[in-house]
Amino acid sequence: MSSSLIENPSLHASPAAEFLDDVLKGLSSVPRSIPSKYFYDDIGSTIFDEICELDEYYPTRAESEIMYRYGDEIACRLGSDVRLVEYGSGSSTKTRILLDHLVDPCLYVPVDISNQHLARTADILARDYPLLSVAPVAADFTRPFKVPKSEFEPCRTCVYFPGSTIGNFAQEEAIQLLADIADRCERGDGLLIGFDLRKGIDVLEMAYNDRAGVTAAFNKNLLHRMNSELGANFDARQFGHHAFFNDAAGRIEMHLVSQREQAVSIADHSFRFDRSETICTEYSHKYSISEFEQMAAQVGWQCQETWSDERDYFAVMYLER
Ligand code: AVI
Repeated sequence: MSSSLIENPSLHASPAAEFLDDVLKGLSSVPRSIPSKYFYDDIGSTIFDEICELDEYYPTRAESEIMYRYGDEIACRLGSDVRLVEYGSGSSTKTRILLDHLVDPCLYVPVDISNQHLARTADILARDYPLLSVAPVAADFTRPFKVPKSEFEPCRTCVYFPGSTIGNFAQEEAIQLLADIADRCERGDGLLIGFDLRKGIDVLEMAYNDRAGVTAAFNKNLLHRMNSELGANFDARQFGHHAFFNDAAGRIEMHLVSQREQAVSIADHSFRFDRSETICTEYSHKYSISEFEQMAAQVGWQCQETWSDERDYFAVMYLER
């Protein structure tokens, strides 16, 4: 079945003004930071797809392993005739594994902030799954958005949130997001969510410091994006990529590090950077299964089952409201 993109009004209020606002706020704060959602313009989304193919970046393969190995069990938990709403669908790679196992899903709603990437992916999926209704929604899922209804209402909803994107939120934001998802669901609806597990520091740090420099390019794309969309004058050669595991906080942190003293202007604002001063661009939290279960339980989600890969690097949890 064909798919037509539903553009969420909140995305069009003025995305450029919102980006500028968030950047000015983030660069004026101490320590400096920029929300990681701004990685995902068209180029950033493409670089992220490359990251997922890297030897060092284990999460994508570990999650796919779980989906292949336990696809039948997972599909059984979700039941038939489900409306599947995917948060941050990207290229929907893992979704295909799930769709291959699901029995008669009534509607697939991929929700993503990257408009072009979403439209392309939805079209390809609609072509490859001719019996599936696909209703893509271009939206920032941290904001309210309308979920299209299935023509076979009422049907059960299951939110699918793969890829450990939940780890990119500060812990209190992650709990708030889980609460927002619960608010948009009915009693008995499901949440299938992937998150990265705690593990040895070497494995973690290598995953975010790949030898080919793809993650560094992903990080620096943010500078190029600010230059092209906000008229900033960052010299990307004068910023380095730094990613490390913050053990106390249980997260990988990615930073852009100023290689010298320099000034950068954005709109009418000027920012002075000392040598070695950083802009934090991403948190990637790593949880234990019990930690995550407790976090979700605080906001009304009951864990039904958890699957992990052979090395216990990654977990996929099914919860119900
Ligand atoms: C999308 N997200 C789960 C990735 C992560 O691992 O936190 C983003 C990423 N950043 C660097 N490499 C991958």
